[in-house]
Amino acid sequence: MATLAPTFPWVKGAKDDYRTCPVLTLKVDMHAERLIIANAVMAVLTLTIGGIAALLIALTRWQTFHLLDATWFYRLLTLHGIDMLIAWMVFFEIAGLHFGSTVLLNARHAAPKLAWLGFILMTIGGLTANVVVLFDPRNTVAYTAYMPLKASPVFYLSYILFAVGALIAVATFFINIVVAKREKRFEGSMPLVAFGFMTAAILATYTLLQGAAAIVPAFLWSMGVISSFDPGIYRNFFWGFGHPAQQVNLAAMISIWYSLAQITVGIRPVNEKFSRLAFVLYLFFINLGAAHHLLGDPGLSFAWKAVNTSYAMYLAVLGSMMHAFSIPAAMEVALRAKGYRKGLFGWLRNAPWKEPGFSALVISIVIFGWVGGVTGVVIGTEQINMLVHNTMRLPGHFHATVVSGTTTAFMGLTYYLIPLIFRKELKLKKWAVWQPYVFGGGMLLLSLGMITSGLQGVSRRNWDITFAGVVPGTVELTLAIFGIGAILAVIGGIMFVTVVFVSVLTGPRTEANRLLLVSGDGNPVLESTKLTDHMMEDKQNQPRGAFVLVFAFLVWFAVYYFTNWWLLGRTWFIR
Ligand code: HEM
Ligand SMILES: [Cu+2]
Repeated sequence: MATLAPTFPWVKGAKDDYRTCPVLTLKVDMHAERLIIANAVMAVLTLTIGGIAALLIALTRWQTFHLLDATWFYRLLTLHGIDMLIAWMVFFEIAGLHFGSTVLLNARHAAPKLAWLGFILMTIGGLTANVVVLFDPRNTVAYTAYMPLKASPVFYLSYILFAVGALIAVATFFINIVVAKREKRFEGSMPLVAFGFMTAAILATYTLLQGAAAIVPAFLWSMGVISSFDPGIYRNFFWGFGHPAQQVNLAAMISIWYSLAQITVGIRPVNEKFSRLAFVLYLFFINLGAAHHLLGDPGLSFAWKAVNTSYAMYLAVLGSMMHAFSIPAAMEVALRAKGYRKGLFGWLRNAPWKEPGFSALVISIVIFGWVGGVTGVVIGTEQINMLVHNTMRLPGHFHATVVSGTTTAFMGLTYYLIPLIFRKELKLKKWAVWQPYVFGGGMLLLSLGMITSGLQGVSRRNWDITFAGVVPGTVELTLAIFGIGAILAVIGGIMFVTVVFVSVLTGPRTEANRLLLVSGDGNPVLESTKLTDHMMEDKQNQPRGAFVLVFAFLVWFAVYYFTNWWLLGRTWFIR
């Protein structure tokens, strides 16, 4: 940003409606600040409820304990899906959109009233969903609410309220961007992180519209207004919402990856055009991936499924791989430029591992890519999907993506929102240092335990493994890995929530005076060096280590992928 206007001259008669953040040296519109805080608090609150449900369902799936009865299991499974995948993610993303369209652009919030309306609808919708799932036994339909399972009308209504609220909030993102552009808050193209959030916002818009196409007819059907609705069409529209919704999470997560890398090691993207292109790939190709949720469905042809999953989807996967190379490479260049040049990985050894934003970033990238991405491509491939369809390998995959990946990244960013936006000092810093490791380590065990249990035939969403013919003794080990991982992850979750609430609720308001939370003290170099063009081009700073890591990743990818084809080949014996 070039020169900053000293005030928001366009906010008539409201001189106090902004402050200047001393650390970011950006203007923070107070409307935006309050909106970000409200959405972030709801996000953490729903994460807490979802986390309590997580512990209880995990201790039920761990057959040794088999804690809950069937009704409570399915009830809390439904609650967990709604609070985690929908409420926690979307509230946090809306906070991100408000941040991306105002603070990052040094601009004002142009439609605060509308944004509050969105927030209120989302809150009412989200809380109502919780209440009706807990207290009305008709609503144990899982968050997918597949027809012909019939929930009560209020259940669908709560979804609709939440979605309309989210849609309104997303609309204010676009309003802000247009107004900021008109008021010349940025020139040319917008900053990369805001661009990533815009990708998320565009995806969110058509995602939510497709969700309406599934939920509104289901709502009418549950009220008795229409007598039937084709379950195949419901599923098609539901995943037209459910799958791209994951890409909203993905785009938001990757924008946060860039932010965290900027905050903690001061990166400059090695090639911004390349990163922008990777976001654009999502816009065009990711929607096709929705078909991978329908691979077991009758009524759709083999060819349709194969085209929609096996081929075009890879262009979206390519987008992720472009980011997953570009970010570590930029981190390497930045750290080398700061003098950490020894060998291939000296930069990595000297990285700020105690800074929670950095460890959260690395954990997020590694588990997302190496576990989530690789297993996802296998599950999304028509033929080998048949090995794993609806087994525990599925939740194993998405707890690596949307939890170890996205949730960890969101948690990492939250630590910086506390001083910068909530304007509170971060308390329990030691906890914050350990938290990403405890949560990420637990989640890794949980995912691997789920994946390996799935390999042995344990099905997903099933209260009792013996029901599907699995002999309990054989899967004890993998289920124990899963269960121990779950307990660790829950401890990591409790640590996160505690740090956030203790910081936010206790202590006076203070202006932040530096960006790094922990490692700033011991490592002033990290904070002070600004990357020059010369540093970026210096031969000694080239990202050789990142190349090696990416190559190792591709090898692992190929091994896992072809092993699954080999396993498929062993399913039938030709005599
Ligand atoms: C401490 C953290 C967590 C633990 C221990 C945990 C554990 C579990 C367990 C045991 C299941 C049931 C698997 C099955 O029986 O099929 C499950 C399902 C699920 N989890 Fe988590 N989870 C955690 C965090 C999260 C988070 C943060 C998200 C989302 C951002 C999430 C999203 C989901 C979804 C979407 C399902 C599927 C629900 C369904 O099949 O209807 N989980 N989780
Ligand atoms: Cu999907």
